Amino acid sequence: MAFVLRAAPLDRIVREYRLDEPVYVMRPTLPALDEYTDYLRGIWERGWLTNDGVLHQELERRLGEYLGVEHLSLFCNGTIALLVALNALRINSGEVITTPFTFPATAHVLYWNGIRPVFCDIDEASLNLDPNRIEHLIGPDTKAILAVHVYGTPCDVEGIQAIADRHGLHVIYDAAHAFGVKHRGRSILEYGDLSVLSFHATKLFSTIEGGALVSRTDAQRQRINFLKNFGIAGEEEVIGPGINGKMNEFQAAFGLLHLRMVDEEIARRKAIAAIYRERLAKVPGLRLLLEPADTEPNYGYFPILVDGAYGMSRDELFGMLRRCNIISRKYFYPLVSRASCYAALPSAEPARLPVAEDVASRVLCLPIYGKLESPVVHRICDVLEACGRAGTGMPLARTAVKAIV
Ligand code: T4K
Repeated sequence: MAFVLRAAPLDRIVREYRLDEPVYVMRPTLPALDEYTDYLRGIWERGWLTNDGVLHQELERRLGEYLGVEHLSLFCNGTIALLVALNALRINSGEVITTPFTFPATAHVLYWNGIRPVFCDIDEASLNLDPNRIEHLIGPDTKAILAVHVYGTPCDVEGIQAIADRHGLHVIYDAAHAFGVKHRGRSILEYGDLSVLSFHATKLFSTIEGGALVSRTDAQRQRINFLKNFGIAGEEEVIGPGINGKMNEFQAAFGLLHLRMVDEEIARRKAIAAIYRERLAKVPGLRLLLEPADTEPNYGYFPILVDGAYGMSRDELFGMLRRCNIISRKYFYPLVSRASCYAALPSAEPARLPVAEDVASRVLCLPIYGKLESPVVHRICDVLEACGRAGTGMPLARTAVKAIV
């Protein structure tokens, strides 16, 4: 009976607000095709397709300048960069403390390096590793802390470093979401021993597939560059079991063009985030992440948390958004600690990860990308408001936004 009573208002929301075309959580901003073909012409003329080509070198230099870091090595993707980061620090056994609230790649690179992940719960406000819970997980086999700046929100880098210093541990940051983010006036990539970026097609800055590893010293960078090229240090010298992590000229060309567009992309996303914040802060039961102090954000993601005061569960809302052609994503549900390859680990026990479990069951990432037009953003907010009211039995007021897309 309750279902029937609710079904009618929900159908009405779909009839009223459904978009004609699907709106995805992310869409890449593409550079002008003729500019890309100009680059392709150059690649054809040079006949140099990969292996530290001129475009690769230029992108490495320009990215270093843009991000304000001295030692940056480009990679074919962020996952291989993470894999090499551990190897570069010679971490290939024992345990590494990490977060369960992340993309699977973070834990998988530990597995591929022969390391056991030890999952640590997250902080309720930042959704990043909670430094207060790290120390009691440190044991004789602990080698490092692998933390993630989830959604680009900086980790408590000072707190994590203090723990690492006390116990002689390395710190690696998975900064896949943190392109261009600044903390206390410095690039977030300058914290810890190494930081890794992802330049996947769905990221703020993209090389189609791609990534980078930011290191601290010339020697580190040299070793990383050898490792990403099969460990080859010279025609007759192999320094170790490296891998093929190289970015090619086609990716680098795309990146050079994308880099020109990134400031505008951030500005557009900032405007979208402002609309979401303005409208959704007033919706009972929706929690927005606080904008952290001392941080220059990149607006890469727009997560919301759905709680009991909202008219429906996160999963019901996810389904309603889909019915309205709004393709939100449950980044990151289920927790990576729930994956069958990790679930038997003691640290993966859900009771030990109460905050992460709770957040994963309530989080939803809303569409945010430069080309997303503000009337569509308002329409998404209309649906979120209406769904909240439908579940709580409040009247469904129409807003002024009319037909779009
Ligand atoms: N660490 C963290 C914390 C990460 O989040 C990631 C990657 C990594 C490490 C590993 O970095 P990489 O090795 O990937 O460089 C996407 C991305 O594939 C993945 O890179 C990213 N994190 C993750 C958060 O998001 P999926 O499985 O959600 O992708 P997919 O194909 O469902 O795409 C999402 C939406 O984007 C689609 O609904 C439509 C849109 N889209 C996608 C593609 C590929 C487009 O409009 N055009 C496209 O070309 O993982």
